[in-house]
Amino acid sequence: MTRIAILGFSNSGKTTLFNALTGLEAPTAPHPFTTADPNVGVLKVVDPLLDRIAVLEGSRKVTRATLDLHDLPAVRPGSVRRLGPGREPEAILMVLRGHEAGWVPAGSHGTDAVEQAEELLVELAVSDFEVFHRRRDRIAKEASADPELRPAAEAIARAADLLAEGTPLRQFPWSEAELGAFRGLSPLSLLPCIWVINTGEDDPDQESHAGRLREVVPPTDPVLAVSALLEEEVVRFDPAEREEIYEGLGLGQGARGAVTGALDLLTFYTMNSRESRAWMVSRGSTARQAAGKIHSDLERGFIRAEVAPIEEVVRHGGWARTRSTGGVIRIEGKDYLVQDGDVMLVRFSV
Ligand SMILES: Nc1nc2c(ncn2[C@@H]2O[C@H](COP(=O)(O)OP(=O)(O)OP(=O)(O)O)[C@@H](O)[C@H]2O)c(=O)[nH]1
Ligand SMILES: [Mg+2]
Repeated sequence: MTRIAILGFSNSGKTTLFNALTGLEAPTAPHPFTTADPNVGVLKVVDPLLDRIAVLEGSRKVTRATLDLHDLPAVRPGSVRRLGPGREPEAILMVLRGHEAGWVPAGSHGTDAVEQAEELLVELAVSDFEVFHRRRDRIAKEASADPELRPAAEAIARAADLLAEGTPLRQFPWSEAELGAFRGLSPLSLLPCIWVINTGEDDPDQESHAGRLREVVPPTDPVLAVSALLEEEVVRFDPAEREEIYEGLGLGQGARGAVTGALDLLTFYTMNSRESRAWMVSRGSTARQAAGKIHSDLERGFIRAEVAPIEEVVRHGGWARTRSTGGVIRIEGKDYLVQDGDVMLVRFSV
């Protein structure tokens, strides 16, 4: 389960977007700080290939990939770090108010998405800086006694310098070892961040909002423009009707599709007669890391994985037939980089 924090200033439409993505009905209101305690919900990813494979395998249960969404109280100066230790988010959905609806007070942050983004970038950098700055002094002392800590101390010092300039850590190409040095510090500015401009229902010029925003956020951050209010209404319809409505309104796959697409995640599958299941991992995950999503025993005792693309498995009529065809299923080791759409059968021993 991928944990995603929804952040943004008050009245930007965080809870409205949360409802649109999860289908839940958490309270929203046109006054600031409506959300005092986090709303937690799940987005199930629609996946026709998973349904096909479940039928072919005769699985009794189908389990979709899910995103675990945390709609958090509005960001206030000095308070972006909202989820406790061990529950840090793996990605951030940043909601920016772009709509002008007069009955919703804009508070101190206005309706200019670019200004809000600039402030939020600073908030995150400052919050990380405080953590790195404290750590920098301590690890520098430790490193003078223990030379092995020197590279980590240098990485933390460099990160603190970047943060002091307001540069998000994800804008720098860190090595695996350097990222390892940051692990216990849980920097927010290192996380993938998707910027969502909550535009008005009848705002014709969504692309120009998004274009201006792209100039101020890190170049690899996805920028989406959606109307949270409209999406919240559409999610109340059943899935088949929803698709028609999206098509009618020219909304593509809607906010759910846009958000899951913008997260740099890939899907892999496991299946047998008991359960067909989709899992999501970040791009660049190894077979062993993916196995760890399923169960820590599989990661610890990983031997090898049998791997084939799901389209091929569907085309051959299921795993058993794919195997008897020969040449489709590959044997991969622990360092294999999982590809989007891989079916994996993990061999392990503990
Ligand atoms: N017209 C319009 N109103 C919206 C839109 N999105 C949200 N609203 C309204 O704005 C108000 C605030 O929305 P919320 O989703 O509660 O905002 P929030 O960011 O969760 O606010 P806090 O929890 O107070 O931080 C509600 O009355 C929503 O109905 C939108 O796209 N268009
Ligand atoms: Mg709210």
